[in-house]
Amino acid sequence: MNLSRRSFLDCTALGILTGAGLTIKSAAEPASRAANKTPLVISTWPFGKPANEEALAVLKRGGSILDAVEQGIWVVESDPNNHSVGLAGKPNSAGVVQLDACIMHGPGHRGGSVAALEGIRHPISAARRVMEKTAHGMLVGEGARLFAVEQGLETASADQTKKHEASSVPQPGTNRTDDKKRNHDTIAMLVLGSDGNIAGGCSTSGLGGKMPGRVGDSPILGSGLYVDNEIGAAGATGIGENVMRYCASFMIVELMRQGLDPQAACERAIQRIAAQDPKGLNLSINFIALDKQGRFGAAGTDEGFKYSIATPGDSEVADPVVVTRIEKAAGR
Ligand code: SD4
Repeated sequence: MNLSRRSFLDCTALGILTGAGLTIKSAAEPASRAANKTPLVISTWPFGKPANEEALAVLKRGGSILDAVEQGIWVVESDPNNHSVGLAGKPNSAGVVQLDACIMHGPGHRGGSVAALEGIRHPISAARRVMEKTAHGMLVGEGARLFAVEQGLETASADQTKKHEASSVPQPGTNRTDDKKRNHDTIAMLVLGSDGNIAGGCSTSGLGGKMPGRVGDSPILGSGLYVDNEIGAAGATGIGENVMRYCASFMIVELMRQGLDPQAACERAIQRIAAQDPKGLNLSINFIALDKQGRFGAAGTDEGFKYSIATPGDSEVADPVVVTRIEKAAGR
């Protein structure tokens, strides 16, 4: 597998600065990396690496792509040292951990999600049960919790001593440069099976210090995650409000449908959003994507963003392209 790194400079080496220095025109579309191997699993952040490896192990044992997504994400949801996913995650401003998750299955274009879910160990499993066992697409709050309990999912209380101050909600202008103060991270995982089918999942405790009842992009199909079995899939991490307003994962998949490869689609979506958003690139939005051909890519506005990739015999954490300038042709 060719997993060699590619720097931002490579794709903008022929860039031309224009106007007030805010725009740059790339000479060529950035190229995606190709795994040339399936199954392929990619996910957000370095904590996605052990999750990817578990997803591959599930497939190797004969599990489905949905099993791979669900059980891969379990690894992160179960980690007591992960303070942004699962019950060890960040509490809201009332000191309560409210979890969001979703799952999508390419064949049949099925999806399910839960939001503001309390006291359930594996929100990704609750999302899968919503998809498979109900006539609905999304359950929230107490209804979601009661459903998960009724389904026999494991309950547990969050450590509510780790109260997060409401002031830790990111303020405009602070998210790009002050990565050490990140108070949010999400696992989004995309799996391309050997048969060409695609599934994905997303799980998070959302922004630390969020208002009780606040729901981010992660459980919203098309925002935090989107899977189209004919084309590919995309997932997001960052400030959900800035992802949701643009249905960003859906946008990335649609850009791939128009012919962009996954890397170019991630970058183009960021360009398009940044070009029309009053916050410009100060959005903290980060994406991963893969396509049906086994190509993949990632881009974000956050310098600290990383993603993880695994195929049989190969597993690594990689640097995405950090988008630092708004491109002139962003309106496309
Ligand atoms: C949210 N998008 O709730 C999630 C948080 C996240 O990196 O992904 N942080 O807004």
